Amino acid sequence: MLYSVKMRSAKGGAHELGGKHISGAERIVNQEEIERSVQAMIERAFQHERGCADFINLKIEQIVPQNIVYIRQLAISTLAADTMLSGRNAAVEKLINSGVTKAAALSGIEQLAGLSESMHGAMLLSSTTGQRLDAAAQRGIRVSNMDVADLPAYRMVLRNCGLLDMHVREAVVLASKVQSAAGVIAELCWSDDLTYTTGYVANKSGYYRIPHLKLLNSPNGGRAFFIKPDTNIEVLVSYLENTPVLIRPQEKVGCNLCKN
Ligand code: PML
Repeated sequence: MLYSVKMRSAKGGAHELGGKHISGAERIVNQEEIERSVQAMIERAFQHERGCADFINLKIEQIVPQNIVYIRQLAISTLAADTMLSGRNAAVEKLINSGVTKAAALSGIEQLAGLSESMHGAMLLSSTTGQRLDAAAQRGIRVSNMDVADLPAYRMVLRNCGLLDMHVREAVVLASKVQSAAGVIAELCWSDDLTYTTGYVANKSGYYRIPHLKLLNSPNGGRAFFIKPDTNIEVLVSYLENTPVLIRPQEKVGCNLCKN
């Protein structure tokens, strides 16, 4: 039997009472792995570069096996960019290649860069106008209930690409789930962790890492999902937030440095 294990931590009290978000993590694991997962999550909450949490919320729930959806991991590539400007230009180009209009791509960059506070979840943006389509305000849409089906195989894929960082490990899983959803065309993301400037664009054909999408020491980060304007938002949000998804690692995944 599999279990969903989730952690969210804050400083200055619970999130609901105004505490500052420090970190979050989730796994889908066997019963024997629960304790080890919880321990790793607690360590993460106490040792995060955003601060030491004074509030930690843990949730453990059994998952009904019949409800699990299995999907393929997105192939990983890295685009060339040595400044934030060239990184954001590369992101716009990749979003346009994915089917997002130039206006919507630029608007997505502007909306992420203009956040006064990082969002915990993602914005849903129209892929034609860039207009915000969800009503989740600062909370955003929280993609949840996902993990890899075979962790050792996934670690091997990442190791073969020279990618050992936890940011990549978790982001590829999240991006793979997002791209498996009906109505989603592309995703743009960069981290709110101060020293992590690499972000990505994901679309149905891959996960494209971009080395500089924000400046060093900027606390600003978030995610934007570009969706077809006629998408049923309620169905999409329910899939992203609630459906348990396990990602099958791709053995022959690409991890090349490419220019487009
Ligand atoms: C996050 O912190 O949630 C965003 C992580 C972006 C990872 C980009 C990468 O290195 O591939």
